[in-house]
Amino acid sequence: MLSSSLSLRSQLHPALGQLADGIETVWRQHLDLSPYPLPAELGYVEGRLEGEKLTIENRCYQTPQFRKLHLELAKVGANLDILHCVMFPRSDYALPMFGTDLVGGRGQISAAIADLSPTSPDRRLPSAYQHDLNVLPASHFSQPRELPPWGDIFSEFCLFIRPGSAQEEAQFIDRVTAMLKIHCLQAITTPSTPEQQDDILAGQRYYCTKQQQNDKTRRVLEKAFGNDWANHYMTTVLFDCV
Ligand code: 18B
Repeated sequence: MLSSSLSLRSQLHPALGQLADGIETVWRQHLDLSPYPLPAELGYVEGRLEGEKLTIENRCYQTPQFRKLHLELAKVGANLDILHCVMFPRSDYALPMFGTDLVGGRGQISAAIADLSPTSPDRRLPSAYQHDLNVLPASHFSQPRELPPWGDIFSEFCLFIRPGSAQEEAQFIDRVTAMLKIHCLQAITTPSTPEQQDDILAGQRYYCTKQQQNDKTRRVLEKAFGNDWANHYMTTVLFDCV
């Protein structure tokens, strides 16, 4: 497992390994991590149906505030590298959803997206998050990208770009780790509010339902593993609703 994961990472675009390291470092610094019981057959997965081989490596943890922290690295054939990360708050913590996706191929990142997405009934981030995100240093990227129609889950702070240079890749990674730090620091000082559980769960379900509509993700998984497996994976590992 360890040797295969090291070799998968070494085959990926370097920005993916750098962001994965950045995420794990912030998690370890600020959160109280325990193992997350992912079914053994889903930790490291290889598939190949129509031609290209898809290799997936999952890392999962849980903490007092989060029922699942999921960090995934994937490689499809020679030309598609993916980092995927989502943090699922426990149902008694009224926290937004942190998510990031970095998709690259042939030495170039085509999609770099990160957000702290609100899940409250008013679909707004808590004011403390808005304050902290507003005081981050301003960032500028030369090639912003347009969100797909299902992207109404994302906040006004959502970053969706195609990095135009190595400098922009580094700037993206810095900003995402800064957003993640804000989230971890807010999360550990947010009290549990079990009386809001129904609203919290409804917000998380809405987020997951929309993410499950990402046909670009679904198609990659279907081609390697078939429709049933892809649907199972999208609804139980990538975006499971509780
Ligand atoms: N995603 N992504 O995670 N996706 O998982 N991703 C793509 O250049 C995978 C998330 C998001 O324009 C693309 O167009 C696979 C999270 C958005 O229609 C590919 C996995 C977020 C888009 C994949 C994966 C998220 C997008 C096309 C499982 C946000 C643009 C790349 C390992 C928080 C969608 C391109 C559009 C794109 C694939 C967002 C190939 C297989 C957590 C908005």
